[in-house]
Amino acid sequence: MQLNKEQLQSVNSGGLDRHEAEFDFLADKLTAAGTDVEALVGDLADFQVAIPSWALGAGGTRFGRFSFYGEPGSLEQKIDDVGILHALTQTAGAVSLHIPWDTPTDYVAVRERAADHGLAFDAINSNTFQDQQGAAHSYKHGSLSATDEAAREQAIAHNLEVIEVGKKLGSKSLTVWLADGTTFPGQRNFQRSLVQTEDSLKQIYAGMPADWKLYIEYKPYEPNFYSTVIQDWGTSFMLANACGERAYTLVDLGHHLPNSNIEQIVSTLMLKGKLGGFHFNDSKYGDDDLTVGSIKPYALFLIFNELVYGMRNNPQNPDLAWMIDASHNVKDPLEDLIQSLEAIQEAYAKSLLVDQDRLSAAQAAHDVVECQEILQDAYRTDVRPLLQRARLNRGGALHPLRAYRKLDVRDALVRERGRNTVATGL
Ligand code: PSV
Ligand code: MN
Ligand code: MN
Repeated sequence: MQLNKEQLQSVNSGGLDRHEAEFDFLADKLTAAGTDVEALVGDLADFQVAIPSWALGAGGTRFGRFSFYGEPGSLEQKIDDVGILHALTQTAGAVSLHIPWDTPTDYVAVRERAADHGLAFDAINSNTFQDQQGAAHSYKHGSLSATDEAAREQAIAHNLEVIEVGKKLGSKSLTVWLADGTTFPGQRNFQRSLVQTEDSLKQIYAGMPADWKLYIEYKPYEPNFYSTVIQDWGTSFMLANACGERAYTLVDLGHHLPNSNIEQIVSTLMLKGKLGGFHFNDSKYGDDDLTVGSIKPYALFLIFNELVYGMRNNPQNPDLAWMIDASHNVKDPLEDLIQSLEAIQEAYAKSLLVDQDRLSAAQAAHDVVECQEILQDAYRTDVRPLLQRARLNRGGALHPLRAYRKLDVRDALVRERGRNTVATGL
């Protein structure tokens, strides 16, 4: 299924006058305050976020899985779903695949299908946290950190195969997230696990093409509850440094202990030129993988404020790989992703409004009240007309969620695919 321009134009038409009025009102105010509104809308239109293939099904928990019906049952259908998101939002211009769940059978057809939707292939993900069918060795006691040499070799080989898949699709980076760790004190030797992991990652890094990047994700706990080998940004940063110039830390918002100052982590990594990518989601307790902006929108804004500062002031840091990493089972996954994309764009737009010169002057004068006013003035601005204009300029929907419902997209997908399809993924 594919949405066309005429469908979008017809759902947009009723709201254009109101949008015009709201946009002009806001643009006038921002221009008076010194903002280059056209440039800002251009920045928003250029900002693209990759959609993970595993977020397109109604994910499960260890207690069960409830399908949302019409889920994509194949890689081709997953690409179609991202195409729908991109047509509506004009912000989801890439897809991130997970191997072996998404291994293509016909590479040419898959590439053509993605190109047809205007999609690129972003970072590709390996999976050594599950045993694969017919695999000779189990990851029950670790993968890249395994003491069992054969299991470790198998995990390294899998990552090298994933790179080969990515090369055929046009990906330029590999993301590694490891479940390796322990559930009970004394279960394994910390130092040996870390040494093995570093050695494995170096071998994977050596197998990457010269124009590829390696992103190393960290997470404090789950599925192991006593220790995780790559538990925090410091460990990831250390491993990235050990691998080489094109290895970076990847920050997933849900992979922190409660109250961690993620904006400070982001800032430190960008200063050191080692922030590679970002997984957006939201959480109340841990790796909840909830809709972006649904729980702590102000924290998201503060993080974006540091990202924007880093993008302007840290040329030593590469362009970032942006991705959503959410997965839960109560919402229509496409509606959920539309909400996440909107929240990301909103936080980005607000952080672009922060007057960095005034902020640094207030910081120099130790005017703490003024510092807070500057941040919160930007945060409290309703930037939605700017997002709408950026989407309209690219041919997207004025209100993506409303358009999705008005066009009965889920019903059309169920008619096309059937009710009881199940997407592979987490
Ligand atoms: C597991 O925590 C996880 O959510 C990581 O964030 C990865 O990015 C994702 O799964 C896919 O491997
Ligand atoms: Mn993640
Ligand atoms: Mn996660």
